Amino acid sequence: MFRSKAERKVQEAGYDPARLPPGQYLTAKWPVLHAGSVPRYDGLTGWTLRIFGDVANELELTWEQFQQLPRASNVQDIHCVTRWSKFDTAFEGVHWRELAKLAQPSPTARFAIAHAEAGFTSNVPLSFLEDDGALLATHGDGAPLTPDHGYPLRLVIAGKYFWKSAKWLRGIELSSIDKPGFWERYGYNNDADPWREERYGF
Ligand SMILES: Nc1nc2c(c(=O)[nH]1)N[C@H]1C(S)=C(S)[C@@H](COP(=O)(O)O)O[C@H]1N2
Ligand SMILES: [Mo]
Repeated sequence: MFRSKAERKVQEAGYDPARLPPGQYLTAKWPVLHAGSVPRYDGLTGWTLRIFGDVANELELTWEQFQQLPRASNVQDIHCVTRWSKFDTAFEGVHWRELAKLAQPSPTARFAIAHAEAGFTSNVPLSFLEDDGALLATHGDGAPLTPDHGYPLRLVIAGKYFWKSAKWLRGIELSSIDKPGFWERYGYNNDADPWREERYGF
């Protein structure tokens, strides 16, 4: 038996209905969702990515330097708190471990705070950034990210609602204390586990 009509639709689309977290429905297209406006980039000469906070070596990489790092890819199901889920989304980019080799996180670092354009932030336990499902992604579904989806660089965090995956990423801060991000301060749940339906509140 299916818990819901949404699960039956997942089955009809040829997927295991167990992949759909509670209260979600499957979408085939990739919706666009964010607060504020899409940043415009007139070239990437002024673009940098900062790694700072609880690290031995703070970094500020140019786009060209970032391009020199070893690449990685993964495929995952993404789940937005507004209830759409998109399965098998392919991402390509650079894994955090490559940046950690250079920045050398302090033993006290326990949380990662993503800093994006226009002051947007999102926070996760550092273990989620270290996970193989995480990525600093330049590509989504086989093509360079479109401006709407976070060009030139976005974070991808697996196992959390998709709001943790900051678009237009410009920095990662490591910290010994947690720092609730933009949506978390707005009332979204800090932990954001889609399997536990940690949508809003605590
Ligand atoms: N910089 C930034 N990143 C953001 C957001 C935002 O408002 N600003 N919204 C988040 C939310 S709520 C979701 S669901 C995803 C949506 O990503 P998509 O538009 O690529 O589907 O981006 C996340 N990353
Ligand atoms: Mo979202």
